[in-house]
Amino acid sequence: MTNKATFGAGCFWGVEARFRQVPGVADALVGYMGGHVDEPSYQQVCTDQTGHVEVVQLDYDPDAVGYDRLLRAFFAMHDPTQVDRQGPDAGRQYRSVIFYHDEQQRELAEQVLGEMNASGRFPGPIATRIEPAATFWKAEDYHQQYLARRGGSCAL
Ligand code: MHO
Repeated sequence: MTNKATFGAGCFWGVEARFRQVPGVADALVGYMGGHVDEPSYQQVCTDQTGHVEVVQLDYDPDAVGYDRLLRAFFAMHDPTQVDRQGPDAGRQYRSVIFYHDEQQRELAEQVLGEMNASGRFPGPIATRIEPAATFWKAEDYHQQYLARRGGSCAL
């Protein structure tokens, strides 16, 4: 039995590659969530007009990795203080967001976000939004495991 978790933390190539390194993560797909157009293409999402975020949707084994561990990995792999951008990538499609799948995930997300704000390890307030999961639109095949197949790294 696996659970789902969905995160937006900038360019989904790097986010996917990083989450695949977390023990207990069984699978990771890149896609789009949170917009208002069905079956959006990468080109459409890139325009910043569809409202979608580039996300990674994980299947994880909750006995092997707790959701709180995934949240900590999420906060460690990007700069959650940036608003509507991540590193060199600007636009709402790169915003920092936790899409929760149930009430337990929502509560943990709020708890860990609060801890991160209180920790003083970030230079400003955390901009990460916590939103209910919506339809996951899987991205085009060439975006799946992009870095593993091509080598190189995302400019994060
Ligand atoms: N700046 C990156 C963004 C790609 S990511 C899938 C690039 O175009 O190389 O949004």
